[in-house]
Amino acid sequence: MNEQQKRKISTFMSLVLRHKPEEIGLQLDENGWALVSDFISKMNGKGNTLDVESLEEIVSTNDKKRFAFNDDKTKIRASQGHSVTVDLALIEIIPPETLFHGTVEKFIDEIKTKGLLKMSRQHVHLSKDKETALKVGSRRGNPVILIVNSSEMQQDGYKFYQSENGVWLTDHVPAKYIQF
Ligand code: HQG
Repeated sequence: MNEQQKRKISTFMSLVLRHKPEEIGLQLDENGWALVSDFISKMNGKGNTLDVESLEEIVSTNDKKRFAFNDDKTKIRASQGHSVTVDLALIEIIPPETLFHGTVEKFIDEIKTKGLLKMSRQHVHLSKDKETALKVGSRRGNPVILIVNSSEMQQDGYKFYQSENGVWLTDHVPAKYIQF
């Protein structure tokens, strides 16, 4: 499988495992898992040619480690980014002093009033480094980087989590904690 094929399948896997499992007739359990055997056969029903080996390669080489297997590799799920309701059983952890969020200018006025909202996803996504935030913002145009005073939020009782692939997650960042 070449890089282009892997990227195409992984983009489709993000759609299925985060947003639209019904696209291939799949059901996720309450923790977001799908049975690997079921997932492969349903993906292939939509014209893919996946097998256990190629799926393992996609999971292990994915640039952001977007997907994970369970311990015995019988199940697969997306590590974050869901819009469907799943319980990832995330454990609350203490964030660094500041975290970053990449967005674009057209959202700034709204963010100044409402803060950062999770929009269609289950969490607001933040990163520990500016570079990642820059990439996230660049998906939508000229990126604007916001600095979030995460320690202060945590001291005020807001909860932070980290996904298996290192993305920082929280429910809402009120504007007063954001450096614009
Ligand atoms: C913006 C990618 C108006 C927010 C990335 C963002 C990430 C507001 C957009 C992951 C707002 C939501 C998530 C408000 C937030 N008013 N706009 N009050 N609050 N926004 O895609 O963080 O490559 O749901 O700034 O790496 O961009 O797919 O979130 O622009 O980790 O694995 O509303 O997606 O990961 O957009 O990206 P998204 P995001 P993957």
